[in-house]
Amino acid sequence: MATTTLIPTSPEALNELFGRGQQLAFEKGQGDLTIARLASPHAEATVSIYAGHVLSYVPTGQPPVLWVSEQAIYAEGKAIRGGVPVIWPWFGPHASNPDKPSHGFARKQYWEVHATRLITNQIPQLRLTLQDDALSYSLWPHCFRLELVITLSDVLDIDLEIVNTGKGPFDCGGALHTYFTVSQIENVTIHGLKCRPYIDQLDNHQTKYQQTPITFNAETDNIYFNTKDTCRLVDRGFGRTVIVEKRGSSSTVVWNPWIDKAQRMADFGDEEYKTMLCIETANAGPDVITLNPGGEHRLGTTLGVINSIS
Ligand code: TA6
Repeated sequence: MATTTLIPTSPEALNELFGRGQQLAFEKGQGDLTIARLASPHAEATVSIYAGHVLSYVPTGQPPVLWVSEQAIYAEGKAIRGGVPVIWPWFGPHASNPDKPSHGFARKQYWEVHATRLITNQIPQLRLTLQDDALSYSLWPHCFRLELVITLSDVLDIDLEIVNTGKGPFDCGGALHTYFTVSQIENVTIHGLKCRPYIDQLDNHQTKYQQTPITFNAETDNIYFNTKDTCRLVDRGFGRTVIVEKRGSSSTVVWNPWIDKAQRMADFGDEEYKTMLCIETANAGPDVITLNPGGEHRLGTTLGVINSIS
């Protein structure tokens, strides 16, 4: 007899099975999508089960760390504009087939709640999983299992665990494509990538070298490669520094669409480029991960805030 395992998706069923009191509960969010709300003594965060997508991270007493567009679309088959989209199994346009979705398919699929736990009695952890199916196989003919592990303490840890469950090796890229709220784009400087090589996506993909800390006065789309560096987003307007640590990542992508590109994106307000930027924990450009059958890789980032701009 065929049996089907009913996968709980309603907040009520998920709270019954996976709720963890005030520290981790499920509810309906925008677009009627089911979200998990995580709370620690130091911060709150929300995560959409659809797309395995961290939507918000707000340390107590701080402006939000993550940014989401007012024009974001919360619907199946769409990528949510903001937060931390999971970019996998390739970064950017598909290498050979422009009909395949840019930035892969993981950010447009329903993930499943796999487990929740309290690391201590006040630090919640949520584990979401995504596995190959007919759709993914039609786009990328490999078997895999992804597990996204989100842990909220006084910092936000996000780890994407990638497993090759197939019979042959595969190469993959990817990113935790993190969108940050800033006070004003003119007020911020990114430290940590000085003297690193990068591909300038806006200048014929030429390789250049970052000579100074990064500031913004135009569209910026740089893939820094061969870098394990921690970045510091210094925001003189908010009087804070956001620390962006990473692991299992050899690339960091820095992006701001500026005026023209912002106006071309339907899910991005024309003026919103002034209060956001992306620092993405990635494996992109020449940085590729090769996994043999049974092989595993963890791509992770840790976000934290300090009330200093020194
Ligand atoms: O991470 C930078 C980038 O590759 C930009 O080129 C821009 O396309 C951005 O990602 C957003 O891509 P999306 O497919 O989400 O619109």
